[in-house]
Amino acid sequence: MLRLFVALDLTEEVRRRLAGLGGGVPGARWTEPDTMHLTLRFIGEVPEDQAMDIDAALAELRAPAFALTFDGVGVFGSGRKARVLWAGVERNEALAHLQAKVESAIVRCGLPAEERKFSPHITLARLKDAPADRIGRFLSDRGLFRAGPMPVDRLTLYRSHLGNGGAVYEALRDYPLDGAVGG
Ligand code: 2AM
Repeated sequence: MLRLFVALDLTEEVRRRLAGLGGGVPGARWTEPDTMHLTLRFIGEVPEDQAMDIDAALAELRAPAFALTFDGVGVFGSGRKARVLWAGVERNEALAHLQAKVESAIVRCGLPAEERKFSPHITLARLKDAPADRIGRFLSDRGLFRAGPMPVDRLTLYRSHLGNGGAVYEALRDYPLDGAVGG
């Protein structure tokens, strides 16, 4: 079985900007800049033959390259249940279009449809018992964060290896978008 997800990789510059947001929240485990990504579809555990179908479906997918602007920060969960600090992206029709195409490609490969609404984000930190006032200060201090526009010219299929030290992500394959160099 392979644990898979489809995501957008980030440029070095965007990683550096996102990494610069970190700090100041006790109980936060900050994401390593090298592992930051924007997930379009979490697939989960699939057998190898289904992984090959997914690979073929993604290779056939056609969608235009576009540019993405990062905008603001937020938190998933609230109070004592706050669990993730994230950076958001500006509303983007091309991103929504791409995500919908990825979703239908995955469903055509026999996976159940994603029921949760797509909320594009970059996970900056996972929280454990972080004090609410420090989370509040993080959100207000970083509220005006913006980065980009970043060119998005490919999708990436990742494999997640779960281990004691947390998940390790392995990029399995890139799929160029239309209009990308080499796409
Ligand atoms: P997250 O960063 O918000 O946790 C690999 O785990 C990627 O898939 C992460 O970007 C993670 O988002 C995302 N993801 C979405 N749904 C998931 C799920 N049910 N389990 C694990 N990861 C999930």
